[in-house]
Amino acid sequence: MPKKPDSQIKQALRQFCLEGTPVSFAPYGNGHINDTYLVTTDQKRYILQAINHFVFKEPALLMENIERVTAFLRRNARDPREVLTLVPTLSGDSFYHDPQGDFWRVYLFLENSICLDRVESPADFYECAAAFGKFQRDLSSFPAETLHETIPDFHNTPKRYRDFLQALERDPLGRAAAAQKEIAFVKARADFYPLLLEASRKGDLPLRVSHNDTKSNNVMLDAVTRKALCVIDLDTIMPGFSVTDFGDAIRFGASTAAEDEQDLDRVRLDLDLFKVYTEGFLTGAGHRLTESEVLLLPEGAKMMTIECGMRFLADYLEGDVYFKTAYPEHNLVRARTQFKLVEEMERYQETLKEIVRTVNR
Ligand code: ADP
Ligand code: GN1
Ligand code: MG
Repeated sequence: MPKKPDSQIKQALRQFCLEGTPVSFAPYGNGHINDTYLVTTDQKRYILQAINHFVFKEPALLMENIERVTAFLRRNARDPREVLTLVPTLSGDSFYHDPQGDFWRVYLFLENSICLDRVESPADFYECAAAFGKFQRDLSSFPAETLHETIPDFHNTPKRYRDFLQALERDPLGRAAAAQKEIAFVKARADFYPLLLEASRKGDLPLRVSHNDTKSNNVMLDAVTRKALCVIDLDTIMPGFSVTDFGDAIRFGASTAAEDEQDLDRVRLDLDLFKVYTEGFLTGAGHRLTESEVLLLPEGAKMMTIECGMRFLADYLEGDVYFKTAYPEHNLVRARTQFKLVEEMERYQETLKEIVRTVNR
């Protein structure tokens, strides 16, 4: 989304019950989706966000999900910094719909916390896993099916595959020629894509409240202790599966390189990090996951990695309309790292299963 004019940001800020008078605001963080600003008043700091309504078509329903889930989590929280706190508008709403058509919300800034675009140690990765595992545990009695699907079919991989095929068919910029190897990689695995939905139909994968964007930069850690504090970026909370939350975190965090590393020799699946995350996630979840669910964790990792890769590749073909990019091949580069990780997951398939079984014992 294009950066908002200062006047529009100021207008939005005037709608919220802030403590003190705003003295500054500036773009903040490295998210790919929303416009995030750090707002400082003479008394307090806040996070102001413009919700990306190209990605999230129904911001009001999205905010209803966030209100319900944060209220539910707050009942059992020991420290207020464990849960995101929405700041209401002057009329008591959780968001402001401005005359320009944008949707704004404000959270209390989580002070004395850090968030990592890439974890710096296995201990950090463990903490992220524990946070998302705990999120599963804390919400295990929440009626997942009552949540709105903020992005319909978000992790419906067969649907993502159909969308990818459509993008390929259209090939509006003639980019497919440059991505033949990657396209073949996605097509060769078509039989795999329905696996989780079939497991769910058979009763092997319970419906859960899933976060759906479990990268390390969506967990705040305490700046002093570096212990997990709070799960953020709740826009994609939906009815879903625990194994895709696990999987997306592995995809992003158990890689030895960045999501957009250009040298594929540097992109490997770190098996020790896979184990660390499994330990953190299952411990955080208080061993509430079912046996069949746990055994599907490695499949969840592979599914999220290939799905994300095909999303990057489809966006490359479409002309970079969804993910923010810094250069023309950025999405293709990202797709390649994902496919390299998928190869690694296939090579170590048995090892990954063994790790999960051992940790779950
Ligand atoms: P996106 O969907 O674009 O990733 P996020 O909600 O994850 O947006 O916010 C982007 C970044 O802003 C986060 O990675 C984090 O650094 C920071 N952030 C978001 N909410 C808070 C908060 N309540 N307190 C402190 N930092 C926050
Ligand atoms: C997006 O919002 P952000 O940057 O945390 C995307 C995820 C992808 C991720 C890839 C709503 O996440 O699904 O896995 O980029 N979020 C949405 O980096 O599409
Ligand atoms: Mg984020």
